[in-house]
Amino acid sequence: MAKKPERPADLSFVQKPGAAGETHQQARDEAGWMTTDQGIPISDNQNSLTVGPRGPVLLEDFVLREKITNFDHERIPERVVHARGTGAHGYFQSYKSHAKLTKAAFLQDPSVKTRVFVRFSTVAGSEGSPDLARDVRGFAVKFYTSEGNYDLVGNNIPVFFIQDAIKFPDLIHAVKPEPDRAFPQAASAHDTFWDFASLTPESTHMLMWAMSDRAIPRSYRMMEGFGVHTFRLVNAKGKGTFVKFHWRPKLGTFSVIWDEAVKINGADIDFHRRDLWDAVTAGDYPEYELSVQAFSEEEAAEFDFDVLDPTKIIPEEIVPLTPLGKLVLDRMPDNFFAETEQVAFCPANLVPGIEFSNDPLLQGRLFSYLDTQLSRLGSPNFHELPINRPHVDVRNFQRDGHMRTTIPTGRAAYEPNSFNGAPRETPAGGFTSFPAAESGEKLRIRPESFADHYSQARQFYHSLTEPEQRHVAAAFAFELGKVETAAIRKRMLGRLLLVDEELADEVADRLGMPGQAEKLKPAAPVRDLPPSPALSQYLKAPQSIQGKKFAVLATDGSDEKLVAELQKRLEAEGALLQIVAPKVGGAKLANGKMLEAHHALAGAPSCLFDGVVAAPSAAGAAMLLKHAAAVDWIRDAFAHLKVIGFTGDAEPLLAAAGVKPDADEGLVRFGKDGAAKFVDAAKKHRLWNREPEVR
Ligand code: HDE
Repeated sequence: MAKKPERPADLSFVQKPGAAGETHQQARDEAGWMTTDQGIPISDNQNSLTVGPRGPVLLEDFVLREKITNFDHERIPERVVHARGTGAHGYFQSYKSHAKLTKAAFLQDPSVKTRVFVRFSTVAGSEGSPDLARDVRGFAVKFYTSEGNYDLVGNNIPVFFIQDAIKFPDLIHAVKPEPDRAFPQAASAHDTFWDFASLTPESTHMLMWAMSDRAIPRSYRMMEGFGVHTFRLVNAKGKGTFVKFHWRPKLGTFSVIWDEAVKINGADIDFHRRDLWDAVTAGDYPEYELSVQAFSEEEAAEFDFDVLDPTKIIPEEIVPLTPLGKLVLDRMPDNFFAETEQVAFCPANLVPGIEFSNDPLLQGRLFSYLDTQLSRLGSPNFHELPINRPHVDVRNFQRDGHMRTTIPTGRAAYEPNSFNGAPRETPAGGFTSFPAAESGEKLRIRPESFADHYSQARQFYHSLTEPEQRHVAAAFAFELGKVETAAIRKRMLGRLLLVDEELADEVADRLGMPGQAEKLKPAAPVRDLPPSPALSQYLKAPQSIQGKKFAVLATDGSDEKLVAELQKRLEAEGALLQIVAPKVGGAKLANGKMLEAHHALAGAPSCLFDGVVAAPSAAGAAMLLKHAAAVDWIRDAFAHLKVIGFTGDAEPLLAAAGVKPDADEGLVRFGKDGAAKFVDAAKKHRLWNREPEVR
């Protein structure tokens, strides 16, 4: 008889039989016995059942077969769009009663915390695609209210590419990898996307946002959210008010720079999901304010755009935000698949007091989400999964189907019945629809009021600060630069010409195609609307570094006091300092103490941080000069317009990176008050004046 191979680790407790007097169940629980899906204890999880030590594996090995079968079926279809995402649990709390606006229970009592689950996502990429693709971000919130689940399934951009749901499959097919070659992944920078975009004038406003910094957020914690469509709130008296929903992050709205995004995608493909995980698990809970722009039907009729058109915003200068309450994310899921992957959002999940509008894009979504869950989760009973289950009783006579987990009792499964009676409909408290008067002919037609595709695109561009405008032009040039078909580039330049002549010229110039824009005729005259400063991220940026992440590069011989002071100052501002050293084992400081490192330099390029400090010893700096990663650390931080702190000993590194120590106020020499000056400089976030020098 061959000897059994040694076990991989000391797991002998698994084998321990129940001590005398213990029940079998106790023994199983306490010893942490492993079992099959049928609950049968497993004696050996290392070896299949064979005939002799070198013989064939037996078909009767139910332990092996069950394990492999389960493994074979682990994957479910990923979401067609928004496949790549991450989620967190939290709560929503109303600031006060909003009874005048809505009867929705979760917006009445400020002492009530309504549990929520939030899923953030990119749109185009597959599940394993990089977090920092240029893309719209999903911002989907499921409120487990006392009246059932309410889903606010929004994006981080307040408008959309198309006006009618019937165009959605075309849009998504155009942006997804091209079907004959299966690339590019998670990128709009290719022919089919720009072919569709340039042929679809209604996408122009959204394209301006998608090419802006909004499409490369710094963090899910630093991103706005929007319900996009017009919705209707209804109060207890039956009065309806139109609203647009807005989420505002407490930390402010920030983005990375495109070159940084490209590098982050290489250095840490999980940048956003890791950032959320780090913050929530550290107890630094992300917070967002929910507001509405509320307006009456009469006011809507006065606007110079149609509130049912999802390619339009309502400038905040016309309808200001009314804050409703706050959302706090306080717990990461225990299991990504069970919660983040299986969560099923649907814009049709409404509670009494919140209703749809006739926005044709929204109307199409009402059908799509339920349908997609049936294919993704495979059963109409997906609402019974823990993450989707309402936190109130569900009572009805829907029955059976794949994977039913509830066990209904009673003889009758119909309503009304005289056996079990309940549940019955509730005319007084149940969901009723706002009695909007609708009439008209049956037809396929785009309303005339949806025809102006350029005025708001122009308004958006004119509302941005100069650096933001520069980024829009650079993004168009980058994306169109990847388009092989010259005719598509020309057509798109023609669309840009209708938005803003300078922008079109700038993009044409960057493409090396001056004067080649196709001449296009807008369907409606392009108007000059007053700029809306609320559309600029940077005009709204708080002078705070809360939630940001900084790094100090230390070597053997670095100064402990400098690191300690920097850490103290940054933490006092709610920011984080991480130590980067040549080796992950850390650095031996000048005073002989060991400084533990969070990262080895090779794995922590400066693009992963919001600002950096180079604090090597003289010998350390000399050694780092031979490492391209160290020189790039400085060079990239400079090119990404970040604040850079440095000691005198670090100057050779700066010189090697081509960075002048007095280049601008973003270069902070560490002497007296170095840490304090660094923090002050970091509060400006980026050195925008530096940009024309480096790009
Ligand atoms: Fe979605 N969208 N969408 N969408 N959407 C999906 O539903 C769809 C649109 C949004 O984290 C799918 O469960 C159509 C606008 C988010 O699970 C699918 C149309 C907005 C998420 C679907 C739109 C969104 C989705 C894919 C045009 C912002 C991710 C998987 C009429 C207001 C939710 C799924 C999550 C997901 C359809 C347009 C937001 C296929 C047909 C506009 C945040 O049902």
